Amino acid sequence: MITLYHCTDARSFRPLWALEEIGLPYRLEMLPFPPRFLKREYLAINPLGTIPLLIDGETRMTESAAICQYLGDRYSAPPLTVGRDEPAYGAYLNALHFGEATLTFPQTIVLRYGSLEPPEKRLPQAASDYKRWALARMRAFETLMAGAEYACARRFTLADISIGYALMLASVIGFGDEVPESLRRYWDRLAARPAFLRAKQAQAEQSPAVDTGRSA
Ligand SMILES: N[C@@H](CCC(=O)N[C@@H](CS)C(=O)NCC(=O)O)C(=O)O
Repeated sequence: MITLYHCTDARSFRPLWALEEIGLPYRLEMLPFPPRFLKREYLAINPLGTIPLLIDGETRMTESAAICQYLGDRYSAPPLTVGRDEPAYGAYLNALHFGEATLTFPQTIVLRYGSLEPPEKRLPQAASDYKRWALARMRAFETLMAGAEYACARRFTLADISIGYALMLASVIGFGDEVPESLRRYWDRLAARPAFLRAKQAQAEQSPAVDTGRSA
């Protein structure tokens, strides 16, 4: 049974959503945020202190986009993934990693220096510069999508989870209404997916850990 360590709406939401899209059984371990401070025993399981942590037998992974790729390659297939022999294979991998490395990273600066730090340690200039940077990157992605319904391959894939989470984070942080309009419509399509709604429900219900008992 796969175990996923998760905090509500954190990047571990990507693998949670992927597990639901694929239909794999999993055990969800909900943690308070940030676990590094609020659940110190977690450091014994994951010395980084970050979430996600996915454990699948001998496999332990802590990168949300890489976990989606792993789950897709090991437990799923096209159409949820893009096969190596498909023309969109490169675009798929690019979007999968772009969602974390390019779209999410600047938002974490906004979150940290705009609200998570105690008031005396906040850096409003950094928060506003990185918000502008994140929005500029979203506009660039909007141009790359060129009105397509999904990030690549003309269908929903796990890459949409990676990009979609970055759009969700913008709303969580409080600038969702500044996200480019076509990406907001794209986000609305993603957020209406039954697997997305199940992932939201699982994190709301499964505290502490409960086995979903679902099978593929
Ligand atoms: N690049 C990693 C980042 C993981 C990460 O930094 N997660 C954040 C939550 S979204 C975290 O655990 N922060 C708490 C901390 O650093 O103590 C990923 O995509 O999973």
